[in-house]
Amino acid sequence: MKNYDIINHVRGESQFIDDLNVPQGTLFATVYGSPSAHGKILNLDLSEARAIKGVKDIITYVDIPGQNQIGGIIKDEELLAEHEVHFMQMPIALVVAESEFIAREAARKIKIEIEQYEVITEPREAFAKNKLIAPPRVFEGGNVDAAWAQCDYIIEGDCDSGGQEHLYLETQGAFAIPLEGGTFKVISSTQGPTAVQRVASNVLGIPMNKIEVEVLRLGGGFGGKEDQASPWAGMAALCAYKLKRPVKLILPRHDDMRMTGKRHPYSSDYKLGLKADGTILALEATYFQNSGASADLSPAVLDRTLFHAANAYHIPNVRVTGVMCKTNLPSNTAFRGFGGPQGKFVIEAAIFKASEVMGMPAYEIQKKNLLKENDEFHFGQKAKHCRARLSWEKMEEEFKVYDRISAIEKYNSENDLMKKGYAFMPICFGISFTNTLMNQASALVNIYTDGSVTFTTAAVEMGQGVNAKIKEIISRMLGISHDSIKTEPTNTSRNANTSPTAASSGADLNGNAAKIASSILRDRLLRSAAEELKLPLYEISIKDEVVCHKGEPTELKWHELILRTYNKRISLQAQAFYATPNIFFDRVTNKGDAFFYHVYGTAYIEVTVDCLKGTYQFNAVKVMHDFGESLNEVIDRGQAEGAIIQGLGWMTLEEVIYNKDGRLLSDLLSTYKVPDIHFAPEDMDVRFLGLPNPVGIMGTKAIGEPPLMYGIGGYFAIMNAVKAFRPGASFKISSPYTAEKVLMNLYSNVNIDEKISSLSVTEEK
Ligand code: MTE
Ligand code: LUZ
Ligand code: MOS
Repeated sequence: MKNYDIINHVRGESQFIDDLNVPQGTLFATVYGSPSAHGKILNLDLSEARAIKGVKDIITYVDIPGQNQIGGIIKDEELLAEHEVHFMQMPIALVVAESEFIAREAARKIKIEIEQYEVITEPREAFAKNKLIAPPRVFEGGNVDAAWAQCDYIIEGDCDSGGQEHLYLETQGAFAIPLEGGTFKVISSTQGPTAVQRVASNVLGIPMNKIEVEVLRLGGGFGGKEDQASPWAGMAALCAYKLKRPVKLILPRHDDMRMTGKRHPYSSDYKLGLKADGTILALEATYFQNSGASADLSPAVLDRTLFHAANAYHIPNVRVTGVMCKTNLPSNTAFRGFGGPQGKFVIEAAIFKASEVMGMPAYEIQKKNLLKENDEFHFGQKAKHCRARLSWEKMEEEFKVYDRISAIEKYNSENDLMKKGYAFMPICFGISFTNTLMNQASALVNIYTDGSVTFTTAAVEMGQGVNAKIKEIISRMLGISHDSIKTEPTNTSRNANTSPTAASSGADLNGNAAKIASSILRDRLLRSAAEELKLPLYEISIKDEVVCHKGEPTELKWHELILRTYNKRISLQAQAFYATPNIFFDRVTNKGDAFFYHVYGTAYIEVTVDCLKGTYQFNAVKVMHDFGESLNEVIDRGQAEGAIIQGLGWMTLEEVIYNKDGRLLSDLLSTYKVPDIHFAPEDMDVRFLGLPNPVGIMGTKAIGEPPLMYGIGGYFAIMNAVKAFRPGASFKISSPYTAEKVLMNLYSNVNIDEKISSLSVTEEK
């Protein structure tokens, strides 16, 4: 089994928006962004730019026929700045020209005068100045205040986690085509076609039925196109509306990096209470989320932080508070894990500090507190089919981790300049959009008279293989080969009111809808076949494109059955809808069964730190992951490996840096380092726990996001290696743990000459 898209990808034959053949008359738009992070626009001079040959128009907010408002959860975001700018590179004007080159040249000639306001980039500063996106949110379970008295240890501290650039290979972009009667077709690189449709409809002030949004596939999204693909599509539509010509708008990488939001950086305070034996009794934490200039998805991201505050541990008393801090940065947004990683980082940091204070290995505290069947989460849901302990124990057993730890201790006792570290990282991630209403999807399956089949669902393909999985489901349901089935682009005219493909639930939701549509068709076909063969319905099935009687092939082939069914005037088309059952969440009490199920797993990570240079190499990542029963092991393993490396990158190399003026300094790939094949762990061994998901479609479990959080273990593995070099030292926990930071931890406040002369130098490569 393979992800059928890969052949075209490797040949460079897959089409992305910038590859589409554009019709004659197409114009090209570029975005002019604010040179200041916060201020009042005093004057905007477009005259010189307008005068350039080939420039067709320059569009600002005054040209917007509908609303200049694109906020999804909170209406607090302008498409194009009107009077004030709130972050550097905030879109102000669109230059439309005969070529991309001319548009960009002209944008450079725009002159602007801005009265500077105070720029805030740090969440705690925003909090101190009461600049919040919305009131804080609190999730509470048990009785935290009463619990402290029973604790033998109370650990308090703070920690920070950094942002992360999505770095999808295909940058943001859209192509808008004006059609007859004031209607538009918008081809967008979006995870959320309906979100694009809604934004374009609001901006143009026309009903949604006049806008058709189509998505063939994305060159990656990673959450960055869940909501933040919409503005660019809205802008392309606006240009097409004004100029009555097709308009293509693709962000160059540099603009994409500067104009779009990233993973939310967090600065958090925690207080963890434990018994002397390592049992955790209470967790209190406050998360200061750097939301950026507007809400975007921040409230939802924050909720997931609060849901996952206790990671895979049972903590009977929890009070966690999330604060959405408004800063003068591009609005931060969804990124694989969606606030979950930020929440888990804090509990892992607290456990790490507890292990230092208590002199107990972190893994003993982790293991002791793992969730058990029917344990209650702090939001009231009970853990069902809980595999936290099972995955931990299988990981211990299959990888013989304690032998590996002994080998590390031996290595460290024999080496001065190279030190090894290890860490364990269990995960527990809830599957469902935390906003219950979003858990719905639809599918349309067509069978043509020659027997060939197409399907289209709300799912957006972004490299995660969702369409290969849905194809597998349809193939099993109809008893036909993959080669007879073709995926159609996601399109709002075929599937209306779609949720974005996100929350790892694309295959679950859309696969279920496709399964229902296929079963409707199968029922019709089996009835038709029984009639044709004059045999009892319950003895008929379809296998390998042949109608079978009692499991044995008959003369009636698939394509013949289809033709005869058509001739009898029976519909060969089925549409279906799916909504996840049995989930609910009360947003006042913050209690409920928010998730359909949870994904579990445990990783063990080893790293070697070069204690002269501060550089490191991950040696091993050993994982026991709860995939459920996989529909496609190649895809699922790829998702796990990719997510783990992306998680390790977030924790180590990837450093999003804004200066005090709100300017992104890490705005190119020469200044923003992402993992590559040299960075990848030497030994990455991801194993399948192998138990089916009792509630998942065909026994599967969602895979897209959860494994990213194994990467958090990478941070603590490095810190353990640093501590092997400086026994007894204790450091601030602040990711990413870049080589520079490692070097500071190795040597800060140390007399380096003394330290180096005390080392015995062994021969190292
Ligand atoms: N894999 C690839 N190759 N490209 C992506 O953009 N996005 C991730 C994950 N895996 C992504 C990916 C994110 S953020 C999510 S939510 C899921 O895929 C979405 O797809 P699914 O719901 O079908 O798993
Ligand atoms: N998007 C969203 C998500 O809108 N709600 C979620 O709960 C979610 N979870 C993960 C990723 N994206
Ligand atoms: Mo993923 S962050 O849900 O797009």
